[in-house]
Parts: sequence; structure tokens; C-alpha cells
Amino acid sequence: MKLIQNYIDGRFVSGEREFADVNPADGTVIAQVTEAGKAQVAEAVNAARVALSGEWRRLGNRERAARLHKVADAIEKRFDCFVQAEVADTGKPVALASRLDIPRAAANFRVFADLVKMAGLESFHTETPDGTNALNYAVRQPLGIVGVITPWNLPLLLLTWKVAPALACGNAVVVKPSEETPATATLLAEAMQDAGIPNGVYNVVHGFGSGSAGEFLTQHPDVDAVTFTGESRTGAAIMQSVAATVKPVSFELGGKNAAIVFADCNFDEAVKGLSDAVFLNTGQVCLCAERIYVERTIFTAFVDALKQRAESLNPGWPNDEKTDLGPLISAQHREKVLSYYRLARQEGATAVTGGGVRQFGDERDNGFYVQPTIYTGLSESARCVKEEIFGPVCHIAPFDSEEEAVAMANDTKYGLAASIWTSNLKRGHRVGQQMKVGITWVNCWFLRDLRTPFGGAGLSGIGREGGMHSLNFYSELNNICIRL
Ligand code: NAD
Ligand code: 6OH
Repeated sequence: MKLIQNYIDGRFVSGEREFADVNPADGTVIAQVTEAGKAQVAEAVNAARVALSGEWRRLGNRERAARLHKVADAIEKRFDCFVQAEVADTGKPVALASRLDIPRAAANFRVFADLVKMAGLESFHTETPDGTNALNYAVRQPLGIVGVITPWNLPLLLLTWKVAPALACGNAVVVKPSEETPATATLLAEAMQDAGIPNGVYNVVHGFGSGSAGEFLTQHPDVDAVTFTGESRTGAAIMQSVAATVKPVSFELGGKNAAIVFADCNFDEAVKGLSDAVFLNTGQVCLCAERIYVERTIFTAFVDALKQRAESLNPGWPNDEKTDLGPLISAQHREKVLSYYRLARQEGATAVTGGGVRQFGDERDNGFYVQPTIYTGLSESARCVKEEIFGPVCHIAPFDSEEEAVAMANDTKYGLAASIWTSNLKRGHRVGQQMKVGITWVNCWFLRDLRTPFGGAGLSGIGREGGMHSLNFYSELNNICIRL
């Protein structure tokens, strides 16, 4: 059986305990994973500390950037290995991993490598009363050791979205990938070795959250900052854990994202775009739309068209190129999603399509597939309209006026993303600017430019990453004031 190990100080190491890595498509165990205990997490932190005073500290931005491009090259060289590891761990369609996850991982390194070379520094010429004046300028210094904790839905994409800017800024990292998807973080260590990233700069500790590697990392007094993507509740637990040592945090958390579809939209584009926004990655993307508000005059036509798309999706083996709907990540997560399917019925929803488990009559019935599902008829206060489900499911409700649609879209404690579908550009700007979220798309969804601010309001997060926002989080600014 394959063993996925921790990676500490440039070495692949085992630990005291192991846990199973399960393929969500058929429930089989595909690997054993080494769980890092408290002492091993401390070893990783110590290796990172030592690395920070070695060769890594002496490299300028240009040379660090060159090595990050080499990491991207090494990912591309092992493209098929990364795709296969991600597909086996997540059950996502091979076409999706090849198009989205692995290319984005390489792009994350390239973008932040280029950005750190190009970025300028703030400076101010300051007039003093005696007329001698002063020059202020800020220099960017590494934070030190960054603890990186990531989820299972886009494992390598989200891990590298944090690791790349952290390394670009000269930090060392200790990453704790999700226990559900450990493979690609360890594989990335091989790419780091190829690229000449010094030992101790990139470390991986595997394990769980509370009482395991995740908590040991956030509580470690020598970790200088924590960057986390995952559930809002976990964000709250991490915040408590880092409070004692006052670590800066960057949190990208959950969402209950709305889409607003106006009658003047390009109907076919809206249906296609929202089919992706609901069902991509089996609905397991934090940006997915779980609430769709449709102008009443096109409500019935829209519901019918989205139903047709849901029913034309091709659930199947992840490695089949024709598959466009994989399983959910785990038995436990499937139980959570199915509990919302049951709750929707109790709350009085109409199931337009789906609402149950997908049966195949083969080994996939031991996996974690559910039916893509569309509900209508719930009140805006229903739990299924308020709580993040994180599956291939949405609720569609009609609206009569722009004001009503904006009010319903904003009536949530989350604030990650929204999408607006209209041919009226003025309306697109006007409604977009009223959304209480970090990211609004007009006539598109999940269209990414990695230089833009990315993050959420309310329960959806703290801070922004992307472009200069990432460089600002992953560095400490030291302002130098010189009397002239
Ligand atoms: P999760 O919060 O359960 O786990 C995320 C990571 O945190 C895992 O590595 C886990 O082991 C670790 N963890 C759990 N408890 C911990 C603790 N007490 N201390 C330290 N680490 C701990 O999230 P998940 O189920 O893996 O991912 C799904 C969630 O992530 C959804 O809510 C989704 O919306 C959110 N998400 C948000 C974004 C975003 O950019 N906003 C992106 C992807 C996923
Ligand atoms: C959440 O599941 C998706 C997050 C996406 C990003 O962080 C990104 O940079 O595209």
C-alpha cells in the first residue's frame, strides 16, 4: 500500500500513527498517510526557523522568483502524476483536474514570482517645520514562518494559492493539507526539491484538526502567521487558538452565494453559467451558487432549463474523460448533504430534480455520489436557504423588482461571492456595487484574474488575498524614516 509521508527539512518522514486515504468514487483505501504528532509539528517549525536564517534569507527577489518559476516547471513536468493524485483523492473528473486544478497550481507560482519582482514600495516625502524634511519608505520583510491550513475541495490549487505568495515574500511554510486529500501536498515537495527550494522552506505535516497536526500548528508559539481556507466554524476555532500568541490571520471561509438572473439576460449563457456555478466539482467550490433569484417573467423557463442541464450531466468514474459529475468527498460529507436534502422536504421544498442518492449497480455504489438537485418553494428563512450545504444543489426563487432581488441576495451572514446576469450594463454595475460580498461576477462565474482582491465579508472571511493583497499579508512592512 502506498504511504504518504510528512515532509520535514527536505526529508520524507513517517510518524507514530497512520490513517487511511479513501477514494470517494468507490470507497476503497488507496493509501496510508502518516499523521504528524506534536513533536513532529515542532520539528517542522524548527526546520522552517533554521531555513529562514540560511540560503533562503540571502536570495533576492529575482532569484526567489526564478526558483518559483522552476517549481511551476516541475509541476508541469509531473502534470499527469499531479492530475492522477488529485483525481484519486477527490473523485473529481479528470477533465476538471486537467483543466483547472493543476494548471492553476503552476499559474499560482508564476504569477506571484512575477509580481514580487515587479512590485514597488510606498514612499513619502515629508515636510518638517524646520524645513529639513524627511523621506519615508517602506520595505517588505518576510513574516517568518507561515502555517498554511487548507481544505479538500481544490486541494493543490488552494494550497499553492497561499504557499506561492508566502515563498515569494521570503517566508518558510509549514502546510497542513486536508486529511481527506493529502497526496498532492507531498508530491509538491518533489517539485520543490527539483526547483532548488532549500530544505526547511517547504514542510508538510499530515493529520486532522482539533487534537492533531492542525491544532498543534496553530498553537505553536514560533509560527508567525496562519493562513487558512475552510469552514467558517473552523476559522473561529483557529482564531481562538492563535489569540494567545497574537498571530496575524488570513481566512477564506464558507459562503451561501446568490445569483440574480434578470429577464433581460442572455438566457442560454445564464443557464450554462449557472449550471457550472451550481454543479462544478459536485458543488464543492466555496464560490458555488446555492441561491438563485430569477425575475418572475422567466422563472418557469429558467427552472426548466436548469433542470434539463442537471439531468444531462454525466456522473461517472472520475477517470472517464466524459464524466462531468464526480462523487462528494466522503461518506460523512455525503451524510451532511443528504441531511439537507431531507430537511428541504421537511421545510416544504419542491424537488424539481434529484434529491437522493445516485445508484450505478457497481462499485460506485460504495462511493459517495448524490443526485444533482434543484429545489423551489422554500421561504427565505428556511435553513436550506440560510446554511451552506456544499453539494450539487440550489434553491431557485422568483423576484419582481431589482430592490427585492438585492435585499434577498444580501440577507445572509456570509459574504463571499455573487453573480448577476443581465444585458443591461448599467444595471450590472448598479447591482454589483450593492452586493455585500468580496467578489461579484457579472455575466460570468469563477472567471479569475490572480491580481484581483479575493476574499469574503462577514462569515466568509478575514482579509483579502490576490495580487498585492497577498504580498501585503505575507510580508511585514517596515517603514524607514530618514531625516534629510
Ligand atoms: P474544514 O474547515 O473542515 O477543514 C479545513 C482544514 O482545516 C483541514 O485541513 C482541517 O484538517 C483543518 N482543521 C479543522 N479543524 C481545525 C482546527 N481546530 N485547528 C486547525 N486546523 C483545523 O473545511 P473543509 O471541509 O476541508 O472544506 C470545506 C469548507 O471550506 C467549506 O465551508 C467551503 O466553503 C470552505 N472553502 C472556502 C474557500 C474560500 O476561498 N473562501 C475555498 C475553499 C473552501
Ligand atoms: C473555493 O472553493 C475556491 C476558491 C478559489 C480561489 O481561492 C482562487 O484563487 O481561485
